[in-house]
Amino acid sequence: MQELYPHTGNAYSIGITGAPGAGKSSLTDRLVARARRDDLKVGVLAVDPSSPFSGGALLGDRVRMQNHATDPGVFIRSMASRGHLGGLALAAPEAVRVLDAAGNDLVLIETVGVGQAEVEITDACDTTVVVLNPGWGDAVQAAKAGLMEIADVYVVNKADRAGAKETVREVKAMLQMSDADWKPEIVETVAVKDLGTDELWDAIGRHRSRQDEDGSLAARRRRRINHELRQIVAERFRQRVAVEAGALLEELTDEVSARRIDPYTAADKLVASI
Ligand SMILES: Nc1nc2c(ncn2[C@@H]2O[C@H](COP(=O)(O)OP(=O)(O)OP(=O)(O)O)[C@@H](O)[C@H]2O)c(=O)[nH]1
Ligand SMILES: [Mg+2]
Repeated sequence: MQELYPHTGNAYSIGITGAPGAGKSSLTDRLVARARRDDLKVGVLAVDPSSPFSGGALLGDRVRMQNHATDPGVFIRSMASRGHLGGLALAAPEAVRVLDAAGNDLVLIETVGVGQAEVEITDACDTTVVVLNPGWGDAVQAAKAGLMEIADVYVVNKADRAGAKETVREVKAMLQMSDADWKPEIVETVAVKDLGTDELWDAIGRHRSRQDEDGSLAARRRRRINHELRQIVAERFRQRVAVEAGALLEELTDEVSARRIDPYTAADKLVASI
């Protein structure tokens, strides 16, 4: 990672999140095709933390994105949470960095929009796309999952089904309550029929241009690096405690359990000991 870092900074990253089955992979597939028309090199990272087998995620996403299987300008990788030291929150940005260093112009990251770690990963992108489906209440669910705060562009996918207009209205109503200065665009798509792909692509492009113009992209990336540094430091501490203070950790665990000492004092002792 240290040697890769100087080769990064050229890719633009787009996070695509939403409820399970919302059509994230199908949309990603369409966006990849759209990007290829502009001759952009694309890396795709499909994060599936719910799957105990990365193979499961890999298979499903490969099936949906197989149009690009033989295209040397497209690289698709699936990733599950198990087996990554420090968890996905650290591993996903590293994977994005590898795809960036490999010379991709665009990196698309698909995550299921449930759970803090996933929301965090999606938030760590240059543009975040939140995928909703028709039906009253989907926007409310997304809001509960914390997705409304991170959305830069909304997609109402499966617009071939009843209720798409209601969902658009619902999102608009929610956006009216927000005082953020970026009002996300709302795009209707039918991923299975490739409808609305260009509109989505253009909406992402407008968000990108705006961020370039007002300097918010640089600020956003800086915030991300700051956050990553904190996470690396926390992870380093965690590892050092395990390696250098394993016995003390056990000892203090007993002390806290017996209520002879409080957890905060115990933690201070551990930190001091390394
Ligand atoms: N009717 C309709 N079905 C769609 C549309 N887009 C996707 N689907 C279907 O919805 C199902 C889920 O699509 P995916 O693209 O796998 O959704 P996903 O969000 O990636 O799913 P997970 O990764 O499992 O969370 C598939 O059977 C798709 O064919 C659409 O616009 N209209
Ligand atoms: Mg998927």
